[in-house]
Amino acid sequence: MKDFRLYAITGEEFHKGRDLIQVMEEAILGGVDIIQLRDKYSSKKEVLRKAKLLKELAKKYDIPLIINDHIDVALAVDADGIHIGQDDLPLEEARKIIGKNKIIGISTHEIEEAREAQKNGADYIGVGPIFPTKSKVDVVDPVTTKYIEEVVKEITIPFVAIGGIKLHNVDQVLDAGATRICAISEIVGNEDVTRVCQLFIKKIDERLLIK
Ligand code: 3NM
Repeated sequence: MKDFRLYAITGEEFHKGRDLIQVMEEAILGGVDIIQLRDKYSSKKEVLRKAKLLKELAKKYDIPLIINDHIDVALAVDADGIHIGQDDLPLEEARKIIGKNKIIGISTHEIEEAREAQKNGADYIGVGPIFPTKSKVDVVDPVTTKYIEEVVKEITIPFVAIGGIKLHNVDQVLDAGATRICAISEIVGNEDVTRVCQLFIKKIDERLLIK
């Protein structure tokens, strides 16, 4: 898959009534280069409706759209991939359904899960939650930046840091070796979505130049 720096996941509970597509477009204009539809509350029909709109948006800006969990919706709208959790369909089975040309990302919370994901052909892994987060229910305790350091040492597929990442703590995440950042609330809950994304990108890029 094409590399990325800033990954925005939808979280309409943080939108303060603003339109989903508008918020995600503002994020893309700020530098987000991959988006994910994550909707744990709506009906399948409603998820499909949003996925179609987000696919159009992603196409307009030539960036990937990833669908969380709903593999059927991902196929229906020809999304670029899916993101699954540890308790979802196993990676090998998901791969059989979605095909080898699509992206599969998987959340991991410990190095053993990262090893498994790499072995089973994940295109990228999520590494988190780095800090406490209110955006995911049943989330495990924060894994801290220590887990990033372990992943940097051993895992060769791309990884993205996630969970409680804000502008004020992203330096710690980058210091630990992350080069890709993912956030929900700090991006889509912000008054100025474009600006917060620009500031994230600036911090990531400064770090990449130093390396
Ligand atoms: N996955 P926020 S943490 C969706 O650790 C998700 O796998 C996580 O939201 C993981 O940026 C998380 O608002 C929530 O903390 C991220």
